[in-house]
Amino acid sequence: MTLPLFRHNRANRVVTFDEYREEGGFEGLKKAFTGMSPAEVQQTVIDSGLRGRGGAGFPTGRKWSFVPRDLPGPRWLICNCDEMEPGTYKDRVLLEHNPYSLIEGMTLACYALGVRHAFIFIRKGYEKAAANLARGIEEAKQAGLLGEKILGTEHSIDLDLHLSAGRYICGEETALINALEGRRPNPRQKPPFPAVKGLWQGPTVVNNVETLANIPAIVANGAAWFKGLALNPEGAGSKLFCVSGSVKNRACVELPIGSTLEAVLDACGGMREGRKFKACIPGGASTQFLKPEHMTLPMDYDTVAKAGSRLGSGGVIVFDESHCLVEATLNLITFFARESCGWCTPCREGLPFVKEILTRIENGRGVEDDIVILREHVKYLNYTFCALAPGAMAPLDGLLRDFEDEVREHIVKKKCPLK
Ligand code: L3W
Repeated sequence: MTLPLFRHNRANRVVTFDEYREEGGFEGLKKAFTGMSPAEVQQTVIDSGLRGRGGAGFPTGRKWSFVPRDLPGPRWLICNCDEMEPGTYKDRVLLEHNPYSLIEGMTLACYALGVRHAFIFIRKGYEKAAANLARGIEEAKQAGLLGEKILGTEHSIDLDLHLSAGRYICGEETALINALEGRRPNPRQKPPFPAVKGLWQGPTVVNNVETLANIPAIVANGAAWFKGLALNPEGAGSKLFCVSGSVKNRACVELPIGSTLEAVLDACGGMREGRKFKACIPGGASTQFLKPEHMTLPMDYDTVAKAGSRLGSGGVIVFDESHCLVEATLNLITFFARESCGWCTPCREGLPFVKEILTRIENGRGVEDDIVILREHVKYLNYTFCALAPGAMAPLDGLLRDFEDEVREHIVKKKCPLK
């Protein structure tokens, strides 16, 4: 079965505009602009079951439906390409191979939402992806598929690239909106959600790259086709899994939603020679560990959540028996502590404190009470202004839930047992 996201990919180069068109690219756009109302496009996305691929898995069509229809003044679409979640590099791979699915998907989303002007907020280091997008936007304009009076209709849509300031928090949607407005990227209070009050106080939809890149195939082939791609009834479509750690071939692979964890690892050649699977983080650094017993778990949002973790961004970090999970968690917490915007106290003060305790345990200076204190912080740090600190607590939560013995061994032996 042909999956939508990587089907135009060439081995070592970006697909050309002509190749994309010859392989059915921009057919969804043509179909919508010449024969579907904006409401019909939106309904197709709702029916497809597409869920946000940035990490939260919120139903895309439902998010679109929150945009008030009757407000005067502009509304906005922002593509969140500020990919910086540890273990996550799928949007970069996607755009380095093919910028056109995103450009076409954004044009379709603008059409459905009544947006005249949209932005791609892109991580500063993603130079190749940004160059591909800049060129693709010009090519689409030249071909009458973007810009003024698209395909001779009354609809005009512009896309602009905006470089991120290069901090993790800029990818939080309300901080991103502040950054785009030229303000300090602190998250804003939600509600109101951006779909109601976002960029310059106007209704704003913020969607991830992978989410939007799915829209052309959904419109071209229909909602039922997309739903049917998934291997289980709970899911819809495909998912990009970017796999790192102890697999033979670290790679970004596209698989049907509902593929098992084992199938994801197999797509990367399985475990490295002589290494035994110990655990993995399935959805970027803000998710709990999965264990060997989860090998047959279907990777869809609801099933992974029922297993006590999250599909998240699909950034799978694989650990083997030689890896210390205290050290791995410390590594992730160090990242989050550094990237806190400092706006709210539990996050600003709590993350460095958790980092200090984990450092102490890893270095053989931990005490039994540290486990209690860490557990309390998993609770406290869920009461913060945005999802950064709760996300940071997810691997720690998993560590204490599934590998408490390993943590205690550090304390009892007064050293890391794996060093
Ligand atoms: C209108 C409502 N809109 C929810 C919208 C909301 C947002 C989306 C999801 O965090 C996660 C986080 C990270 N009316 C609404 C509504 N919405 N209720 O739906 O919202 P939410 O609050 O569930 O999540 P979020 O704040 O967007 C995102 C996790 O993703 N994550 C992080 C990935 C980060 C990257 C990166 O590289 N920067 O990939 C990975 O798992 O922990 O849980 O649009 O407005 N009633």
